[in-house]
Amino acid sequence: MPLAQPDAALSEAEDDLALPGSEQIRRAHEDRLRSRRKLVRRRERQQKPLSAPVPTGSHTSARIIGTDGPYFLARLATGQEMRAKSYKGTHTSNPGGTLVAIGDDVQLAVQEDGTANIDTVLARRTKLARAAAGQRVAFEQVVVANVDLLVIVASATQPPLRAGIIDRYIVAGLDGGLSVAIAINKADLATEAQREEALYFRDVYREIGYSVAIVSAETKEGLPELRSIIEGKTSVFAGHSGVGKSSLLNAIVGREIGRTGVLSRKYRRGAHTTSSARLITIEGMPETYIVDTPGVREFANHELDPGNLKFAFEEFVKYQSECGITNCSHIHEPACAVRQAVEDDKISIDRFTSYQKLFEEAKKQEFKRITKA
Ligand SMILES: Nc1nc2c(ncn2[C@@H]2O[C@H](COP(=O)(O)OP(=O)(O)O)[C@@H](O)[C@H]2O)c(=O)[nH]1
Ligand SMILES: [Mg+2]
Ligand SMILES: [Zn+2]
Repeated sequence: MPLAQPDAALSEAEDDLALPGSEQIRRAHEDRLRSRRKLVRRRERQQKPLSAPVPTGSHTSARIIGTDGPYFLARLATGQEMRAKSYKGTHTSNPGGTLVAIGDDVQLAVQEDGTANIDTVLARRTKLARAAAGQRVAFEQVVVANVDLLVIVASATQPPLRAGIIDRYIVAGLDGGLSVAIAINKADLATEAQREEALYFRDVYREIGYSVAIVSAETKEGLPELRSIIEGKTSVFAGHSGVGKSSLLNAIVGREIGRTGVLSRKYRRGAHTTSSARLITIEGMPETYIVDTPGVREFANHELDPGNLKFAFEEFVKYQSECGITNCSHIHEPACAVRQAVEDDKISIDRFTSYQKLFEEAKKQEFKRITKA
């Protein structure tokens, strides 16, 4: 954003000063001049220039709010924004994962060119993480750090509504210390049967304790409900590519932020690297921030633990004490109260199926870890 230009009126006033005039007129001019200068200074402050006048060599804390080409974008406590990058001396309190993620709290050292080096990445309070695709060594890819709420976006139509992907995200969210909510989008396109299915899943997840809104980015149906779910929190929108995360974000924020549209497979890779995820503020909703995440075709959970997985299925927990075996996995043991609850329709078969699949995956991951060690 360009710096505020001094008012044309201000320059005129300065010219006037050169003219001879009575003492009174001169004073009046000076007063006007002073108040105009004040106004300009205030405007300049509001413009928050990118090359912040923070002295070179100084150290300051900031939050990573997005990316800008090869740089991260950092917001200082003063509200100023600055381009920042990591370097080989960057220290992190979060080993084994992404070095710098959106939402990270960092310590910056301001450089001569007005950009900053990221000296330290502070410990993450929460995170949404996934296994990095195509990486042989288990590496935790942190999508976003230090947010409160994971809004899992699903679609009532295309891509089809599946508990599997929702539950995958729930496990990742709970594991990272996030609260979870669900938005089922594209209600406007839903057939009668699809709408019924959306209502069924809404009830399943509501009963477990999650907020669920059935919405349409197109017709704005359900948006007030979604707004009230995210109000006062920092949220990350995540879900299958094409479900309408960016569209919903634009509808909520009321302005165009990210590009929307289904990308062809060919372009998807490029889109990931060039996408500029950002912590977005919403007008009229103080202390509310949203992060969009680029569409991910496959979301793989990082380091699933077969022993702990069952705790992420919160509705299973109350049956656990009735299982025949103390540390029942609910997979194969006899006299399992959780499986009985599924049979009695007290636990959704869709949720139990998700659990079985994730458990199997967790076992495979565990086997890999053991054989590698
Ligand atoms: N009819 C309808 N189309 C939608 C809705 N939300 C998103 N879309 C369309 O679905 C496609 C994917 O949306 P996008 O926001 O890019 O999905 P993202 O990959 O999750 O960010 C685009 O063509 C959108 O216009 C909706 O609520 N109704
Ligand atoms: Mg998108
Ligand atoms: Zn059991």
